[in-house]
Amino acid sequence: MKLFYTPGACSLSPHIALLEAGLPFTLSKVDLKNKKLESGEDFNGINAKGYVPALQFDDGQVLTEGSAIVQYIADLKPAAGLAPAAGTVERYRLQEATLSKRLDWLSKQLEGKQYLLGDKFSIADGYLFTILNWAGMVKFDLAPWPVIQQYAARVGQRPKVVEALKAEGLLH
Ligand SMILES: N[C@@H](CCC(=O)N[C@@H](CS)C(=O)NCC(=O)O)C(=O)O
Repeated sequence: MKLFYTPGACSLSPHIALLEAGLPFTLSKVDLKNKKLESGEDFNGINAKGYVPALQFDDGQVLTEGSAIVQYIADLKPAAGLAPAAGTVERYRLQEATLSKRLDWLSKQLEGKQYLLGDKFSIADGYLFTILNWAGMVKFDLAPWPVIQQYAARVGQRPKVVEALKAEGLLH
């Protein structure tokens, strides 16, 4: 599989999921401004919607939309426990959590918990971490939500998250 990504963009979430799942993959960097790959190839030819993330299977098929991609990755490796089983209420809880951007609500959800769904890291955490990571870039202060800050620091210390950040050149 090949993940089309741009450093620090929403593609960081499937990058983390692939590493946490222990699946083999390659990375291809996308210049979003010019819609070009490093090889000069036109990215629009891979994803006509022109955005990352995009995941290309070995047979050439391309899957787009971050929330679909991370669930696909989680379902490829159920043993990694990155998402509750499809069809369960817990699975829909994960999808609900992924969509929420309300920090007060989020802070309450995280109180007394290690991760969004409880004690276990899931793809929703990789997604949320990616979005929280943008707060610094846009100078949005998360200080009013210490629970969220501690959570982001906790996720940011996971070895596979550190590995993804390093591979995208975001951490040295
Ligand atoms: N609905 C898409 C949105 C993806 C998206 O907005 N990607 C941004 C980077 S975070 C992008 O590639 N923007 C460039 C563009 O849309 O031209 C998803 O959830 O995967």
